[in-house]
Amino acid sequence: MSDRLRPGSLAIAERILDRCDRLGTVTSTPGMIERVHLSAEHREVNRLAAGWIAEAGLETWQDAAGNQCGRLEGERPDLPALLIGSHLDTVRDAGRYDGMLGVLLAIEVAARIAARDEPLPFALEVVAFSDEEGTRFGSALAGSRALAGEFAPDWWEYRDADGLTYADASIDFGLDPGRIAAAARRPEALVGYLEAHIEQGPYLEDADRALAVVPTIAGARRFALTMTGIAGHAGGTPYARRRDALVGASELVTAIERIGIDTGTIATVGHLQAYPGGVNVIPGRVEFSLDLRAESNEARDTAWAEIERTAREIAGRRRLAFDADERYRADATPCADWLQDAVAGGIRSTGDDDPMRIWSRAGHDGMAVSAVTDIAMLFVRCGRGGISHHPDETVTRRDTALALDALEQAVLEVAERVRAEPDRLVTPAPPEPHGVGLHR
Ligand code: HGY
Ligand code: MN
Ligand code: MN
Repeated sequence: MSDRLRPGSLAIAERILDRCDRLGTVTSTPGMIERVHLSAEHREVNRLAAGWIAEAGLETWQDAAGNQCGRLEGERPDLPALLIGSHLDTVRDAGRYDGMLGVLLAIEVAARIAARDEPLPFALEVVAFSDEEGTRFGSALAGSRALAGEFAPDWWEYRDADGLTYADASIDFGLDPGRIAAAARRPEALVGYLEAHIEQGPYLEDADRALAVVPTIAGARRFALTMTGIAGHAGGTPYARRRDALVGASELVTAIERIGIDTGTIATVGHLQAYPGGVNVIPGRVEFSLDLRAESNEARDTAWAEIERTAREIAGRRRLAFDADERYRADATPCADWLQDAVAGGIRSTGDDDPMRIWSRAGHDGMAVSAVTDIAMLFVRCGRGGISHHPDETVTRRDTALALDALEQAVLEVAERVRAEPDRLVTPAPPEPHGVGLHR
């Protein structure tokens, strides 16, 4: 299969990767990439993105949730919009492409569309979401949930590591929590949402393919788990009399891995803390996390039931107490067939006539946006075994160029479908109230 690129795509891909490098320098933590919601770094990358969006020929503004947006009108003013984009916030010690690549691809596609003679039968909007990761407050997908009108009010009281609430951080950032509803988009004002994103896994690299269609985004549940026993003297307490919370938690952690493998789900303990934490003290309490994901809600929930049953069996046998506090749940999100077809058409336009389909093990903003409009995703190969959430994250210039052409063609295929089926556009929506912020 010989891939084919549009003229100029490699040069634009170079610019995209240079801009990813530029964004990677905007960090709160020297020596690594860390950029959290409502921070000075968030403000700076929104400013950079606003400049690039304006350069592409779009109007740009920051919405009431802190997402940086851009709009290119269609063949008539105030038409419903096709959204394309991703997120600009990161995990701690992140790579340069998770989120950023998708935002910059969207800006370049919008620039190409703006330069075409024939306008689209809908508006085209670029969205650079913030707080996809939830790194600062634990409020994952907050920017996209706000766009979907599903911002969770209890997030306002969530606190960061310094004890600052989400609400106070919003005010410090220049947002008005009382106007969060202004970020919400109505279904009739939208056509759909397309997101290009690195795969964050090894399957494209293993198959030696550059791009894939995503049929569904994993369903996820996150828990704060606790095993409680009795702290005691590490020397004087015989094994038979111990109620060692750490040994119990350790037995559960290895059981979680076995259950994940056996059930075809993905279960990860990313954080574990033993208390009181003395080297000569038997741990009386262990707090640890569980991140559980699966291709379907049923598989996810069946795995959780087995994990919980096993935990209680271990706790009973070791005279411990087990507690689970669910912190996050997102249902598996199917991508719309018609938009998947458009993405597949985009991939075929690059010379891959049998596009791969890979369900996303990672979560994405599309999970939130799917509440108000149809979604689809384009996966881009990432190298080095698909490593991500790590500074070794990598993409090639050629794959970036292929993704650019595929995403542009996907937008054009959506336009063809809308022209063929005008009822996909409900009556032209009245102007949306744009959020406060960086109007250019
Ligand atoms: O956790 C995830 O799957 C995503 O990277 N936020
Ligand atoms: Mn991520
Ligand atoms: Mn991401």
